[in-house]
Amino acid sequence: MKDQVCWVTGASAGIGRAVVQRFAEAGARVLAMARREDRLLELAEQFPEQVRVLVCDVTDEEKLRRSLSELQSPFHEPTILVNNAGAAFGLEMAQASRWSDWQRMIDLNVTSLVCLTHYVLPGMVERNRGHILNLGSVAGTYPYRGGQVYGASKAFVEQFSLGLRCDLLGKQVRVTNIEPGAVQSEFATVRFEGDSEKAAKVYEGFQPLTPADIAETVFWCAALPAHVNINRLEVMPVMQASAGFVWHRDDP
Ligand code: 8X3
Repeated sequence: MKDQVCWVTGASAGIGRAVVQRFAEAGARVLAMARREDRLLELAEQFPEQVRVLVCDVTDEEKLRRSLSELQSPFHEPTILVNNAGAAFGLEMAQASRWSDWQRMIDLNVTSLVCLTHYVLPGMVERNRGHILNLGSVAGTYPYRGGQVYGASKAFVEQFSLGLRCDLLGKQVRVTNIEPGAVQSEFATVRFEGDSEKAAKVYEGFQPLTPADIAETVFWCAALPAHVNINRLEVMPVMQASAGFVWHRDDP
């Protein structure tokens, strides 16, 4: 890992933060990207040699491109990109959902992820070295009520990842889609607009995955020998499963 330069989005909390820690512990140089500066600086303090921070909003494409183009060596040439930034906003039925929530999910989960990927790919291909690890979700495969746009955005990530594999065939650039189920993080709090009581109920009597579980999974995929590509990796807590169809019946 010592010669790896790893960019991680959504690095201030949850999976992103755990990924930064896991790669830094293993000796990689890590660029931690997120909006919350104080959280990023804490990470940089933990790993002063290895972690640099980039305070940014990944949905602000123009500013993001500018900041990335100003990065100093060796952080300007990523060998690993962990596209982790993502969120679910709302859990309403489609017909009751807010347009702004849908837009924000598409901006963050889809547009910013393809923007960063588009930014790093030419360099990775030129150097013939790289690994893009996307954070998809089980919601990209199994639909659930209230998760329509979130799930669709993650289905995009899955298909985009597989499509990249096609285009990168013959290059030493790997692409992996990690698809976690429920993870104990800020995910539910963000989904419910900061309502931590409602978010806590999601995890009541239930043992979710931890951010460290997923960071370990991401790390394992990246640390495998260079000729091995994990295409997709789905991981759920033992206490979660996709349990089939729900039927509606009219009152007889
Ligand atoms: C989120 C997965 O199962 O919490 O990506 O909806 S789940």
